[in-house]
Amino acid sequence: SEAGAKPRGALIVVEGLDRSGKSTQCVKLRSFLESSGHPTELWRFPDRETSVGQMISAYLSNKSQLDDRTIHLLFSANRWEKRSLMEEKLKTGTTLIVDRYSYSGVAFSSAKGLGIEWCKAPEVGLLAPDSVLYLDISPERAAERGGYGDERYERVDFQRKVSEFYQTLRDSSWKIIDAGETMEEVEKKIQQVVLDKVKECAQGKSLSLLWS
Ligand code: FDM
Ligand code: MG
Repeated sequence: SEAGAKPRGALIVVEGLDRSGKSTQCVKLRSFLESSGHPTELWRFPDRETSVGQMISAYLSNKSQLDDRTIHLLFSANRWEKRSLMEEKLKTGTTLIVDRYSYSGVAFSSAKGLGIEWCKAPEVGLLAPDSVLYLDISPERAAERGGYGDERYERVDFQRKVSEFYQTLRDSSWKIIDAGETMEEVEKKIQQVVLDKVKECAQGKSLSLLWS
């Protein structure tokens, strides 16, 4: 990095089906990075705290009905409203672990039948992750883990479709992690990948944009 400037933080996204272990691993990763001396924040999308996030939350819990394209654009708007803060955090040296991002946006909406390119369009220009950790598990295995809640999308048949669309979104920033292994094994694998990435970013890897 430039003389005097702080090394930038890394943008680490964690994706996967419901019950793949994302949230647990995100919390563990955050404390690992903090204890290794890297300032880190844990974010998640949807961010249900904002007013857009509250509309999303009402939709997910079946308290409201929205057209498929409308809810898609709200999920996207929920990322756009955090974009400038995200950039500021990264540039001032904070690593962000983000539980779900644009890949969830595209995979879930495409699984409902919307076109992939249409779904990607509103994501163009958001910050591209330095690393995407995909916690890979079959929908059947995931469902065995204490089952789903009763939010929208938490059904095996729908999750199977989502996992197919996730596969079409893979690119060189992705690392596929076998989420069927023990919690400790998954944790160790994630730590290796992320530490390398945090170093690369501190050494000047530049930020880029989705989807290019
Ligand atoms: N989801 C999440 C989407 O459909 N689009 C998005 O852009 C995002 C970020 O919302 F079923 C779906 C995925 C999941 C639901 O997510 C709520 P959490 O992680 O369970 O809160
Ligand atoms: Mg959920």
